[in-house]
Amino acid sequence: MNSVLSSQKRGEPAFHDYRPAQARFREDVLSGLTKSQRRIPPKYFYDEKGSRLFDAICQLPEYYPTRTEIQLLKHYGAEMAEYIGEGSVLVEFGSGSSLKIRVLLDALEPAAYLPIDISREHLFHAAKRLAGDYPEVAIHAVCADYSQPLGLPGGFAEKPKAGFFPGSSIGNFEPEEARQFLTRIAALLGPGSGLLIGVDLKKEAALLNAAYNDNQGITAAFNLNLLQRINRELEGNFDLTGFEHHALYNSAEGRVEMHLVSLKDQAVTVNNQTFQFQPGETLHTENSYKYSIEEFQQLASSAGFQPQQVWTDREDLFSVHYLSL
Ligand code: AVI
Repeated sequence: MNSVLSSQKRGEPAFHDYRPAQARFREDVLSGLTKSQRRIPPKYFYDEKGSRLFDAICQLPEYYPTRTEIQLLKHYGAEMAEYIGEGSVLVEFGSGSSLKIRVLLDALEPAAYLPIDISREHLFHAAKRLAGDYPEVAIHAVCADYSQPLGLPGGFAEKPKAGFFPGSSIGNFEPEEARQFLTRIAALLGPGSGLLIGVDLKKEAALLNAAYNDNQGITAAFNLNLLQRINRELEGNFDLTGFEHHALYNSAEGRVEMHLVSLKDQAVTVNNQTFQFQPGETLHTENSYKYSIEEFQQLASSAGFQPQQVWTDREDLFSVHYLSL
């Protein structure tokens, strides 16, 4: 793998750029727009603006997962740190703004912290801020697409490792993809390692629907930003007023679905290809699967992990699992 490393000083992160392919965005959008149910993978939400909008979602009163998971990390951080063990290399998949890791870093001294994220600028600034605040921790930021096969930068192979995958991002994979992803993580971390993972729980539809249809319209802006990104980066001409955000819990599938609904008969051009949208036709942009504790433990076991501990809040909104290898 091609990694570009900048030098590291105390209080400064090292930066390993695996250059996640831009070409895939074009391919994935064009092939997704051609399907009978049009779809675009949710990982493309996270350009610079999308990452900022996602941070804003995490602050919304309706979006309970972030604050509930942070409460769990704060409340049970010392116990979690015991499972992880001092001197481990912490590897975070999809680190975003690296906010949650701060709670763990307050409870634990890792040998190093490796945040992995596809959003280069966002990762760079988050790693810089974190390195300033935790100068004693060696930070190696890795710009990569964690949903693809991946290797860690050199020097970490022999150290005990703990993965950190908060936020229920596992729910954005199809269950079979989630199993494959966990299997890849197991191979990457290696025997004797562990994984601390946040998983959103199944619950009544009204709470889920509110979480993905906030009153301020931030989730709608996050969803629509995908079209803006296509316009900007792939010579698209989506009319942003011609599509509307739609999110609904599909209880049969156990997932919240997000779509962009076409409000009229319209032609859209992307990369010199034209796509015709009927009124009411949707572009499916995200699934967010919700699991019971048992369902998730079964999934993790099928990928080679052993469930060790699970922490939940009083209302059973969210769970954090520690799995070992
Ligand atoms: C990142 N991921 C776990 C979020 C979720 O809840 O599925 C993304 C999100 N989509 C809409 N709101 C938040």
